[in-house]
Amino acid sequence: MPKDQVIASIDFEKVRADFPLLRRNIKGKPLVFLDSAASSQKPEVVIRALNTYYEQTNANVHRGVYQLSQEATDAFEMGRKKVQAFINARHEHEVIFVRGTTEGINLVAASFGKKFFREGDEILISAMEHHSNIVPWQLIAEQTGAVLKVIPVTDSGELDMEAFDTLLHERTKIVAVTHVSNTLGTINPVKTIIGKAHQMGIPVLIDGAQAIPHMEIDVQELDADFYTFSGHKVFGPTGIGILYGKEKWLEEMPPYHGGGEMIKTVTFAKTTYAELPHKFEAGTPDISGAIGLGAAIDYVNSIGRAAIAAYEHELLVYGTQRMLEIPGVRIIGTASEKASVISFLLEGTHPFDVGTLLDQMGIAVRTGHHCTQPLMDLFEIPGTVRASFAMYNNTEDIDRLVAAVRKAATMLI
Ligand code: C6P
Repeated sequence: MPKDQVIASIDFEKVRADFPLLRRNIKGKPLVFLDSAASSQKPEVVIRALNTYYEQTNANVHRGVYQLSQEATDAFEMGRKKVQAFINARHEHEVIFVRGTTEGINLVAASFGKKFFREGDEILISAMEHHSNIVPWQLIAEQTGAVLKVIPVTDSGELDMEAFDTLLHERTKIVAVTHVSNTLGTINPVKTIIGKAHQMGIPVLIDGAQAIPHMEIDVQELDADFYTFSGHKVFGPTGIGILYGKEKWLEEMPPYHGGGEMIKTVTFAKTTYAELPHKFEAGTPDISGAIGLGAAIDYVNSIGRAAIAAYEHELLVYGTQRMLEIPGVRIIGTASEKASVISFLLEGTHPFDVGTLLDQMGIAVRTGHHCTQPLMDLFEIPGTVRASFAMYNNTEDIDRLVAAVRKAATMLI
């Protein structure tokens, strides 16, 4: 698509100006930040919310009778309410604060697995999962005798849904798949997956780390049993994330961590646990993180997720076409439904060398296996160069990337 046809469905100049870090120069050149899939930059409103909390409200939550503690508790719990509305959870107490996607999946694997997995039971994941959605299941499989099964991925980077149908059977105790692949950009048909699993009474966990910044998520509409994501990928702070779980599962599952906050009564003989969500929130939580995430959600809502998705799709289409014009570029991940991620290889070069040269030109991309080593093995490649776009990127950023890759090619080949 010609550059001037890219639809400005968002007020790009305003959005870009909202992110102070994007004003930086790197190696003497204006920064082009194309690594939002690793962690997004933060708008000023989020940074301000963190500062304001520490300057004016800082106190522990759920403990003090004094005003500051009550204000901190209110602000923290407001973060939960905002998340609840953002993902359309039925109940506020279905929203558990965790450190990020990794902790969300570990919590479910350890707690759900401990309660429900038996020798020979099966855990169904896919070949495009991030290590965070592989290793926690391996850990609980070792402890319980459950077995990991893997949905294959096609050459274009899509889930093999016929294989999924045959892999799903009465021994399957949970399906855990990513909504959007961090390496390929593929948007998986999670609603279909959930529907099919539910027909057999099997719950489904969705790794939403890469979906939440790019599209509207309605956990009730999806009918997801668990949905987890990280605050830092959706313009919020690091150290905070969300595990959404259906009340019926969370009620049945044992606590994950023990300590303060998660108890009702403690004696040396016996401890009883707090109600949801606190049963799963042991210890002092990331108070400023929850407040910052709430500010990030307000910010995303002010722009509109449909507008963000439409804008980023235009960037993806433009970027894909421009990248393919470069001789020797091969895109890994060509699914028909994709989020704004372009993973590529430049023939005759190593991804690391390309990434290092791009950095010299002020362009930040990620290189390597992107924590998806089994997927790299499947494609028989050492890794990729990954450019991932957010709403604060534009076609000029893509033009700078394309020019830099062309230059890298002349230097490396
Ligand atoms: N992917 C990337 O550059 P944490 O680290 O807990 O915030 O998120 C883990 C995670 C889980 N699932 C998916 C699909 C992810 O993409 C990530 C994080 C980053 O692709 C860092 S490896």
